[in-house]
Amino acid sequence: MKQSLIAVAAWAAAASVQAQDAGQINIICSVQAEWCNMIQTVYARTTGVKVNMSLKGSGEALAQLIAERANPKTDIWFGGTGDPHLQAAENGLSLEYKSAALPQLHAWAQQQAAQSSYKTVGIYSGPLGFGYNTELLAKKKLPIPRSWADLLNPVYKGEVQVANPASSGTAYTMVATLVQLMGEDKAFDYMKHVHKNINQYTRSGTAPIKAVARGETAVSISFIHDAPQEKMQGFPVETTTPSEGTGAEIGSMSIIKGARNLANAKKFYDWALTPQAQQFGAATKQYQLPSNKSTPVDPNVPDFKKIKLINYDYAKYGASAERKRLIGKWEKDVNSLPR
Ligand code: S7P
Repeated sequence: MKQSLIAVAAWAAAASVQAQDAGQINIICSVQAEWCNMIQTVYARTTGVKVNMSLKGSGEALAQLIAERANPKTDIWFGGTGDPHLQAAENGLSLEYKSAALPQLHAWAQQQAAQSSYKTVGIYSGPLGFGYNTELLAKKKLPIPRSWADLLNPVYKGEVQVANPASSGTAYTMVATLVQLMGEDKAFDYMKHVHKNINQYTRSGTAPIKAVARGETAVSISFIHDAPQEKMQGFPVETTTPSEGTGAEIGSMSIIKGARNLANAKKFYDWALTPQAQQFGAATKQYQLPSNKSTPVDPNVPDFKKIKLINYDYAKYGASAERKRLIGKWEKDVNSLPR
């Protein structure tokens, strides 16, 4: 870890250019702050381009892009769950671009590009699972949740936290995963029952694992690659993935239609697909699986071979109408219920 940071820092120093007028780029960054900040610093330093960055979760980023459609202020949307990127593509918010780096990417990342007519591309992938606080579970004598069915156990009343699918791409991934795993009726029935055990639907998808780490909730439904960073800070966090099967996100990147700095957006996009750039994920303790086949895979990245993954239908569940319909149904049938 320390070594990879040193290597990254050395590379950035070697590639550093004198400040020059290379223009600017406006990025919405939907990964965690440390990774966004690293990209901002290194990219500016190595290219001379001024990087203006705003940090937003996937759901919020999509809402902003819709709001600024008539007068886009964003050039690139970097990271965030793939479904809202596909929705942006379908709604004409993003621009077709075929990077020369596409053949270097894993099939799932290329497929994300192809099914959006090259208006987005996969930059990482990560599986959905459960986070839990080992000390809190022991103190409250609660079992480790190992399946979706386990979360229905009344012993978890008020102990489970997940984000709100209306604002969070992570939580939408959960809804879409359950629908694919159980069928729609059973999935909604399941979510209505789990609702009794939920203490809070957070705005952002990364909040619940942080709450687990700090002992504010015993269990979360989260991307499991967000847990090692908390553990490294000394928090008692572990993860499991549900035995029935689970979904994975394809974290994506899109160039925004009407980008004011289009040439710089394309250059940044090409750079973000290189192994050098993708290493900044692990270097800042973000452990998604990188999309470039040559990017070194950190040992903290979840081993996909050990996880029972569903064959997630990204095209269907990233479609605008389906996403809106499922979120609306969740608001009406689940979120409106008393707990
Ligand atoms: O960087 C961690 C991560 O979990 O956050 C991204 C995303 O912004 C989450 O969005 P929501 O807040 O809308 O759920 C994920 O793509 C990424 O893996």
